[in-house]
Amino acid sequence: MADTPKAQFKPRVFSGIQPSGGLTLGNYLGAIKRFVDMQDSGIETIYCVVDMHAITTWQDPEALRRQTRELAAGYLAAGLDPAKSILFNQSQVSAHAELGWVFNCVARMGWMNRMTQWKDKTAGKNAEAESLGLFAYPSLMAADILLYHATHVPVGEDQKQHLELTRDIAAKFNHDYGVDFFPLTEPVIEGAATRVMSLRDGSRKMSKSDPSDQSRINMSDDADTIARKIRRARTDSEPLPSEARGLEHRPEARNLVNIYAALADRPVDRVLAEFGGRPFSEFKPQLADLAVARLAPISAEMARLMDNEDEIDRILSRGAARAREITAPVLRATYDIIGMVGPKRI
Ligand code: AQP
Repeated sequence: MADTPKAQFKPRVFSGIQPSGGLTLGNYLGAIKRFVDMQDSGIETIYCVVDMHAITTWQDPEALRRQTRELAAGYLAAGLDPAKSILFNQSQVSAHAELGWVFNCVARMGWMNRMTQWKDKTAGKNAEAESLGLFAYPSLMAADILLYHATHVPVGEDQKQHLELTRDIAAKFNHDYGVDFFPLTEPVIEGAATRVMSLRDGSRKMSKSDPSDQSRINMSDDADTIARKIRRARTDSEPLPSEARGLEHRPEARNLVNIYAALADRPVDRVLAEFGGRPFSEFKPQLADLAVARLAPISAEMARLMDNEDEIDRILSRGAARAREITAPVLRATYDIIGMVGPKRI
């Protein structure tokens, strides 16, 4: 983990995931697994189900409710402990939307226009018909993070540019108002699986909104489905190399090796030392066994929790109350800095 940017800001981790569909292996390896690892680092950890981000694209209300609880269940089933970390859904803490608005007024249109995720999500579509929320998404994300004065944000590689924008917004706010109020947050992008790719196309990231279900492993997939998807995953015809260098220009092979390394908690070189020279017909069944062994207990626990919606809702509400305690003074101080008249005793 990189050094905390300013001594005055106590180290604090914040991250979130959108309930915009079922959880994928990419979300698990690139985010949740690492969130869970960080909760024992001695640093305060705050994790969010960012439901307000999810509605930047159309969500059926019933589906959104289910996906929100399912994502919370995914965090919990993967080992997130609500006694150690704060877990809540974003819409229960209105300060996110309020600071998001302030940052809409700090961020520049040109900055948003340069976001590659915006470009990817509108590629081949009529961008004019997308929601304003989808365009402004990164400034709400900056609010999510800076509301907690978070110093470190574990994310996958795809979020790096949004983290840079978060720093730009913090720096512009601090500069415009002559304060040193918001930290310059560090992204934490570490491990073998910071970019898990589609099983059908090694140049595209595995994504919960990909129209092809074969492109991803869902956390809710059963053992047979996981094994079948891995067996059918696209590869080239060469055997696996013995060193990581040999994976260059072989995106599909690299992806499967990275997934194996992340699931096994082993460096890529050690995986290749074991499998180098062997064909995919031998490697894929081993990967499928490992994936099933790691994911089956998580999906079983998710299913148990989903039968206990009240338990999930209580955890989210308790987390939201703790989050509001942190965010209320930060929002008030922000309003004071920018010249909003505050409440007086009447
Ligand atoms: N394929 C991936 N590899 C590694 N990390 C990933 N993440 C997502 N996909 C991968 C990480 O998961 C966290 C939450 O992401 P998100 O759900 O908020 O949004 P996203 O990045 O847009 O994820 P999806 O699955 O692609 O969602 P949709 O399809 O709705 O856009 C982030 O830390 C992200 O890096």
